Amino acid sequence: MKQNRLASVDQKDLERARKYIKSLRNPNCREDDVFFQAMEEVLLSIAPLYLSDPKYKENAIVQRLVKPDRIFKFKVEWMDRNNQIQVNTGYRVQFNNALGPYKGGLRFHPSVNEGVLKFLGFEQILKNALTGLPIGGGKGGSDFDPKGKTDFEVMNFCSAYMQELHKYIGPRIDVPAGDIGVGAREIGYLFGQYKKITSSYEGVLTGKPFFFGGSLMRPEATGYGVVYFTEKMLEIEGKKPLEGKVCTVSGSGNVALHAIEKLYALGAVPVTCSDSKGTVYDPRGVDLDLLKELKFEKRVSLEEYAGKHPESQYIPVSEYPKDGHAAWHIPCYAAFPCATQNELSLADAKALVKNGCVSVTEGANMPSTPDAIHYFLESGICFGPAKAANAGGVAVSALEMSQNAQMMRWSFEKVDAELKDIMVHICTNVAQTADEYGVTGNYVDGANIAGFKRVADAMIAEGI
Ligand code: NDP
Ligand code: 2IT
Repeated sequence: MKQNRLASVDQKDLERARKYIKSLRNPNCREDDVFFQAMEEVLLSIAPLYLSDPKYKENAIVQRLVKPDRIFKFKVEWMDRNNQIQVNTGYRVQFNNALGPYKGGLRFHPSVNEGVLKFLGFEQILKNALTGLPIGGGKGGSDFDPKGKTDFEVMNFCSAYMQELHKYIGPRIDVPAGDIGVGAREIGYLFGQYKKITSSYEGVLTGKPFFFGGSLMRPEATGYGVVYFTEKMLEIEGKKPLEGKVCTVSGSGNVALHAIEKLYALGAVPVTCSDSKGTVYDPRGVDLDLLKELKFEKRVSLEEYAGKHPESQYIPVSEYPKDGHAAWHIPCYAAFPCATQNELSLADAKALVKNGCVSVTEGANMPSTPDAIHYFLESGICFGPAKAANAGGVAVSALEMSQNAQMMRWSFEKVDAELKDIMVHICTNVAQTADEYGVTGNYVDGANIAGFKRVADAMIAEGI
């Protein structure tokens, strides 16, 4: 039986940490719910370290870490296909640059607000620290919804967004990339506009298409990295590898698709994928080519999948289990939530464990609710938290920055080998840190403590 993640913390200290976290919160600002969710997990993980080493308190590290360096919020005016002016809100949160230039994706989705971007930016600080590379943490985006828009409209929006964003970014200052709703198409338009405004051809964005400065493997990096991480975690924990095993995946975007691709490459059988409207369950294994066609070329709903594969089942969101996601109720050896935050509830966690799942790895950012995570840790299954498991994407972004700075391009094999090394190193470091702090097997505490130490030590060394 693995140790309870909270067992090593003095309960009085924990109570004090909880009170402190509560004091930071404005209860009237619901937008910040996800930010506090992310912050609370980290602060509870690091409490024993923080309380045992006075240098952190003396340097007010927690107070400084939970406040972004700055937040830019701006109006984005653009013209739609009917020559109507549309108005959205754009953001960039520059959270912490103790370890390097602010680095993190841009999300275009109607649910984007300041709180969502603070949660993502905060997670990004520790994630980027875990990669061991010189990158700080940031995040940005807009409530713009690219769904149903023409390429022309997306281009207009990206150009208008960059009209403001270019003032705050630069290859040594802040380097955005993709996230939900932002892929190679959007990065291309954003890059083109930055170049036009500044007359500078430089590595200011990552995730660029390969033929004008992107890195090979960046599109695959997050999904592949999630699977590399899982293989290492299973090995460390003495569990069987993924070969021949049934896996469940949620999402059908960049991360999900490449996780599925790598699972097949290792001989596993990924049987589910999903989008915001429903889940596909294909017991013979998800048809990857069809998935790419539907989600990347046609950009349509997964509903069309079942029409081509009558043996598969399409479960619309309206038929999902109460408080849950359909994918997590299908028996599997390993599960990979790769869609969005809080998509895996306590009820889902219970269903996974009951059905014999031995491993859950987070491809999305914070996809499991806190009570689901607690349940996984109590159950003693392998649990790979997002900030460690999905760090492969940003790691290869840093390799793209490096290639741009050198005016070089590396081969697919070289980047893949680097990615694998980085993921194995992250996993080993997280497992060893958990061991060192008396919470063996708890990768949540391991990741939070290892990431925190690197950032905090840099903040102390750099002074105020
Ligand atoms: P994409 O935009 O490529 O795909 C997102 C997928 O998630 C789509 O299938 C989308 O469905 C689904 N989705 C999005 N929002 C919701 C929602 N509110 N409810 C249900 N389903 C939803 O994004 P990515 O694959 O890049 O990102 C997925 C996750 O991985 C995010 O949490 C992101 O932050 C994280 N991540 C991404 C990295 C990257 O390199 N891209 C790196 C590390 C983490 P639909 O098609 O219907 O919109
Ligand atoms: O959440 C993430 O790590 C990303 N969306 C990737 C960020 C990046 O800079 O590549």
